[in-house]
Amino acid sequence: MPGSGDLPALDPVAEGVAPQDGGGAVSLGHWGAFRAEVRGGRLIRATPLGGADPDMVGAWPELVHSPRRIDRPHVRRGWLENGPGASDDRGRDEMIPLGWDEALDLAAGEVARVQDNHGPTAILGGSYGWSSAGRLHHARSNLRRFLAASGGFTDQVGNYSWGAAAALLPHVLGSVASVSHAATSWDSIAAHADHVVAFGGLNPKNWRVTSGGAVDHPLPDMVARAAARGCSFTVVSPLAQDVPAGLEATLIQPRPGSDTAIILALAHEALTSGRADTGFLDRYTVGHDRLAAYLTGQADGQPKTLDWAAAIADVPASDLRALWQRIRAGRVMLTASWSLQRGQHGEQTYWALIALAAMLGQIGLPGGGFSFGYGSMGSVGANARRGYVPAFPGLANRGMQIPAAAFADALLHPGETLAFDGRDITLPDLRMIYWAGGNPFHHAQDLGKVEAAWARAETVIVHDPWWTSTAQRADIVFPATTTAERADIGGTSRDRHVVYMAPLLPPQGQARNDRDILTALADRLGCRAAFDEGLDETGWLRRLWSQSIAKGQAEGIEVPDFEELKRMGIWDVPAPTEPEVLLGDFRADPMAHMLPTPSGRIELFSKRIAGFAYEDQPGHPVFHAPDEWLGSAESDQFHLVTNQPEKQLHSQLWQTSAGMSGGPAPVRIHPGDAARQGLADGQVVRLHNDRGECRATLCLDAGLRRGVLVMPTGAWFQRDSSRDGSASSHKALELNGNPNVLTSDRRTSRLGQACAALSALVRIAPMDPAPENNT
Ligand SMILES: Nc1nc2c(c(=O)[nH]1)N[C@H]1C(S)=C(S)[C@@H](COP(=O)(O)OP(=O)(O)OC[C@H]3O[C@@H](n4cnc5c(=O)[nH]c(N)nc54)[C@H](O)[C@@H]3O)O[C@H]1N2
Ligand SMILES: Nc1nc2c(c(=O)[nH]1)N[C@H]1C(S)=C(S)[C@@H](COP(=O)(O)OP(=O)(O)OC[C@H]3O[C@@H](n4cnc5c(=O)[nH]c(N)nc54)[C@H](O)[C@@H]3O)O[C@H]1N2
Ligand SMILES: [Mo]
Repeated sequence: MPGSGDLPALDPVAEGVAPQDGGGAVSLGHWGAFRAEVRGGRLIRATPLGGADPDMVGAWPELVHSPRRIDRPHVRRGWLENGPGASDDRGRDEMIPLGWDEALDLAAGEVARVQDNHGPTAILGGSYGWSSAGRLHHARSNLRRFLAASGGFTDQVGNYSWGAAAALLPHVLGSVASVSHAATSWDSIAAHADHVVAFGGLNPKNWRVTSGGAVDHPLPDMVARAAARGCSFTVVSPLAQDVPAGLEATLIQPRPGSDTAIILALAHEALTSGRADTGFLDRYTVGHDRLAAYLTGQADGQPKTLDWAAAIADVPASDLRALWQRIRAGRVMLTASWSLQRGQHGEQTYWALIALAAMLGQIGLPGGGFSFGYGSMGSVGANARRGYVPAFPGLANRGMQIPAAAFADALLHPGETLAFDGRDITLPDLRMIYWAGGNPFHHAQDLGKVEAAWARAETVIVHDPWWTSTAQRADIVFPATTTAERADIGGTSRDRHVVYMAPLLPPQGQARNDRDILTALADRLGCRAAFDEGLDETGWLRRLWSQSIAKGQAEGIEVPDFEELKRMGIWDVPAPTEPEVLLGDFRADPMAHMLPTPSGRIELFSKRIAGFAYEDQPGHPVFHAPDEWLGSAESDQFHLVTNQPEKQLHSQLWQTSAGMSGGPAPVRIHPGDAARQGLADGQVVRLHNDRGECRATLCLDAGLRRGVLVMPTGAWFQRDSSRDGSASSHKALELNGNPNVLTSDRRTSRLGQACAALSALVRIAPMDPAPENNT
């Protein structure tokens, strides 16, 4: 099992990136920027720029020229012969190649039929997924624009990454500090913090990826700098690998799902030891008295002591007392990975951490307070001037929105009510699924349920460059180009660069750009002017870039014109003069920078949330045990943690040498647990529970907490076809190691209705007899 990457030596890194030197056009993926070498009509090499991972970037030629590319439009035989209708045959039926015009006519006819006959909410077109980097050709954004222009659709709100936080934080912090890139910069931590506590850890594998695509990958260096200045670290995670190699950190390994109890107990300790900063609490927060009544046990008879938390987390109470001693003095930065809100009651972990930071009174001070996600995504906490990567405009949608993770419920239970963040949503009557730029058979939980939901649709249309598990389950498939086959502008507000993404190759096979496919459909449906506004690719890129030029004029920043950007390849946006400090303005002047919450302050008690009258939401942070966790497990059950893959972006890159397609995906287990189960390193095993079963390759890891299994997401979903065709095929063994056949589709709570994949119990057994490996 490859390691996650060491901390770098402490020489200044910040290599200047000069794409114009040495030739080769530049492009960008979510996993970093690269220079391309094209010979004889083939991309033969992609060289990483600015610290991107060489294996991931180096796999671009394999992606572009993959035998798994979709070469032309295809239509499912059963759909072609019988017309639209619910079907269990998706993914099994033959896919028949069709000419572009014929396929486009069929797709346009279906969009018109469904919108005309069933109204503006009958197409599920939220199309959640990362798509590719680049603003203009972002597949999901284009699809939503097209479906809005053509008559409306059911959109998905929120996401799988940050769903619970996205619902909670606006109530607690207001909108400004609630976005997933808001964080105190690492420059500030490196200069000021005495101690960092990272719940969920700081796993460098996650820093390889930034949504939108970053050129810099500064975090390993930043952590090393803070440590070199004398900042100490505590990592709270079941997995020792979540500590960057080379960092000396104190490791606490709790039961998954118990962090909220630890955090609340630290807050209780602050309160009862007299350490709580009452001046801060009075001036900047509301409701700390309500929280105090819960912490002390006045409200429910249970004081939230360190001993209470130690029993829940199953860690020595002395470890928590030592942690309290480390954070009671000095400048302390508290952080939690995004994974911690991707479990049942995930909202509470974030709220509790904010409350603890409020007690310590350092919110808004350099290097102190809290920020989420340093361990989750590249460039969280990078020093970047935001807003110079232009935004692709959407259009008003006459349809409706459902929470992103609730799409299977919508397909299965039309007309039912879903409680979400204080509202009641009536689930729409969906007739059609249209997906471009996402892979729900990768990202959704309880894939057996998703298969059943998918079968309810009358028509499914998918665009993808590759025959993914989702593309295989479509009625109409359009082959999309990859990033390498088109011009674009890319980057992310977390990073200090904008990239002109040069077209490296002509479209492969008969592939077309997503927006060209949608333009052709819009043409047929009479809404082309609304969709493309008469602009071609270059026209759009110029228009997008003019936003950045105008912003620069307003802010006194010199922005290159479009031709100049093309020539440069990568533009370095001038860095802000001061490192960012989350809520620094609010601390400096809480009246002038009032938070957009009902009270204008940080809400440790939220009347609004209490007013939703959800029985698990008393209105302040609270610990609830998940339904599935080690606290309720039988002796042979394990807690399955599904984390992000090391050298893939979700399901992307799986099919390349960087990815996991060489065998069933790895599952980490403690050697003691493996021995108890009679299992050996490298052995192919079967993970199973009531929801399903999948294969995995056993990987011994002495750094893992006993009773926990860690398995990355990202394997392409594939049922064992030898057991297929039966009524119970939605339960048939999954071969490639996709853990979402095991995870539960129960949501974080009614507040967030977000993905709660990380609360799942499973059993493990030897794989006997071994089925054919038909990856
Ligand atoms: N169990 C479990 N499940 C999880 C998670 C977890 O922690 N545990 N994490 C969740 C999270 S945080 C996320 S963000 C999701 C990610 O889930 P997704 O975003 O759905 O995963 P990707 O594999 O990135 O899917 C992107 C798809 O877009 C396609 N694509 C790439 N470029 C283009 C293009 O130019 N045009 C078109 N049309 N398609 C393109 C790719 O081939 C791929 O099929 O997974 C979630 N699922
Ligand atoms: N290489 C790579 N990097 C990525 C991605 C990728 O696909 N590949 N995806 C990107 C995306 S979309 C997102 S949203 C982010 C996600 O960022 P995260 O959600 O933070 O990432 P994960 O790897 O899912 O989880 C981080 C760690 O949390 C720990 N953990 C899990 N459950 C618990 C718990 O209950 N308590 C504690 N204390 N720790 C726990 C696990 O050991 C895990 O290694 O990653 C991004 N970065
Ligand atoms: Mo994500």
